[in-house]
Amino acid sequence: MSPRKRSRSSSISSSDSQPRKRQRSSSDGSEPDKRLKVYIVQAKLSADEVASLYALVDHHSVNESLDFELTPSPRDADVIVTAVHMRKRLERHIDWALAKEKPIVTPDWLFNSVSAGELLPCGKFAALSELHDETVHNCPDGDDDSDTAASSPPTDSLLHLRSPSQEPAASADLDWKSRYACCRASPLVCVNQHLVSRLAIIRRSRELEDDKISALSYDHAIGMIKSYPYELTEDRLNEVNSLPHIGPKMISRIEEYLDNGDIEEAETIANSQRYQSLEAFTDLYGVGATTARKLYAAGCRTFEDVERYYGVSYEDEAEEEADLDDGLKTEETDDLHLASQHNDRASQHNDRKPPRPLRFAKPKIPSITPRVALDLRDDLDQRIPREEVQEIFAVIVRELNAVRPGCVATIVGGYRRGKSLSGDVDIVIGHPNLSPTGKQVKGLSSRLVERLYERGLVTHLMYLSGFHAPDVTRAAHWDALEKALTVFVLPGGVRRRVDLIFAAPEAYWTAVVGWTGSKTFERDLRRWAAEQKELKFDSTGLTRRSNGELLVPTSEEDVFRLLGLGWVPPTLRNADA
Ligand code: 8GT
Ligand code: MN
Repeated sequence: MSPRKRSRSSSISSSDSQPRKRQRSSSDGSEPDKRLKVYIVQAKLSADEVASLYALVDHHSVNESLDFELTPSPRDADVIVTAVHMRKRLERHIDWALAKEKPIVTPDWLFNSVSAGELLPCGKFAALSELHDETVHNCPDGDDDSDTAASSPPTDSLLHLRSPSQEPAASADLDWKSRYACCRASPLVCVNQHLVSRLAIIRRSRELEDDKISALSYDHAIGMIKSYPYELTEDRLNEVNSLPHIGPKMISRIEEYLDNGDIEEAETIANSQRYQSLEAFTDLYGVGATTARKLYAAGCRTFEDVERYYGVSYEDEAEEEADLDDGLKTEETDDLHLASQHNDRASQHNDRKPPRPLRFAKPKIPSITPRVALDLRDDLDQRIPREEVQEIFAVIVRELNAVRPGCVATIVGGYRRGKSLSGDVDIVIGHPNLSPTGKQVKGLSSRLVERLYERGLVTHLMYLSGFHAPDVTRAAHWDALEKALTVFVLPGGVRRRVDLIFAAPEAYWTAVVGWTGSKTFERDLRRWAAEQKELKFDSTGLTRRSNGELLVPTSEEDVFRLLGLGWVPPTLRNADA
């Protein structure tokens, strides 16, 4: 990188509207003149996008070679980031003469540079086409001619990330009458959300009581109501009655709700000791419905009872781990993944002991046991605000690029669907050169987790690999995904559950789709693929059922295209309550 005329860093005054960068003393070894000053034009960006860009800038000192700071003044900026594409609009924020002296790039430049662990050439990210040449010329990547050369990511890479602001709009084909959630638009909060929340109590109770069939029909019905675009009234009952998945029983529930503003059974369940206890116990990480029912049967009603219960057998840690018998979130989800077609296998699977956590010879990272879960309860009970999800992500991306430059990562799960508070953080991680066979994916995951542990950022770990359906045609692909379930903590922060999913490029986009959720949306994707397209979809890949041929998507939209589906933005995949 050529030394550029970047001015020394000056701190941002407290009256500035942009957040301050954490002060770093020059004695910590960082060279202040390597800092790249970034000015973010807020126009056309949502508050979330602004916050995530700030978090990205504020946390990046990747490989000690990438170091950003925010500047409140475009004049001082080494690079200007904007979602504005028109001269007139930009001129409201930046003087045109000044704009010509700066690289003016889209947020993607920042996302991709951070992901790549280096400053990428700006040309491809020029925000205004008429300033393309100036942007290339002024680009801080250090080599004005390198726009097509070595430092850009390989053009055939499957891993071109895009900022959320660049996401296309929902397909016009979405149809709220479809029997598949993946063909419908399901917003986070729908017009009939209160009704949904009452049905969700009954659904949850069925799940806790192991009434899988009833739970599934509630899932389907809730999904239909989530996408139903009108407020439900008596006049609409006929229409709703004709929808798939809404049977006579569900209609009588809805009628009761319309008459009384509530559903009596939901009320009774919600007030029952049993429901409250089972709900609370399954909130404990590692405790699923089966364990919760066992605890209840053993007389436990409160967490104190559970603490006492586990306290007794605490001496034998091995036994304790075996006690985590059904509740791993991922195990349950895998069951769900199979539920629609393989009920028998799923229930057998449910009774099986989970794989023993793999442990490193050194350092030995503590695993997650019921005892640990109880100790962490106060922390893990707390939901995670979006800003913190972004912060955690930024720290992980920083460490990731120290372990292996050029990695890319996407936050998935409820965060990506727009939830303001998340139960955990789910992140899909990839690298353009990871081989889907061999131990490369595993290697990356253990190196990252080890580093996070050494830095005190991860305190507990459970590895789960081999979460593939036992399908011989997929043998070549078995190593393409790996997941590390961790307890993560920012310095001085609350401990959080963070799931890291590592994917080879071939599996990256199916992993992103598979882990974005929601659960019913995912289940219907698999159903759609199998029933309508003779395809098998899951987060490890997309294959033809007839011959096992693997279809490799090059983007998230490509996954939908290969499945013959219209595009559903993540925020419209909220098919669950
Ligand atoms: P929350 O974390 O705020 O509670 O909400 P969430 O992010 O929607 O739920 P989650 O339980 O964290 O799961 C995120 C998504 O990942 C789910 O929609 C689910 O489809 C998917 N998922 C798992 N576990 C597994 C798994 O083992 N394999 C695959 N392929 N997908 C999984 O939760
Ligand atoms: Mn999640």
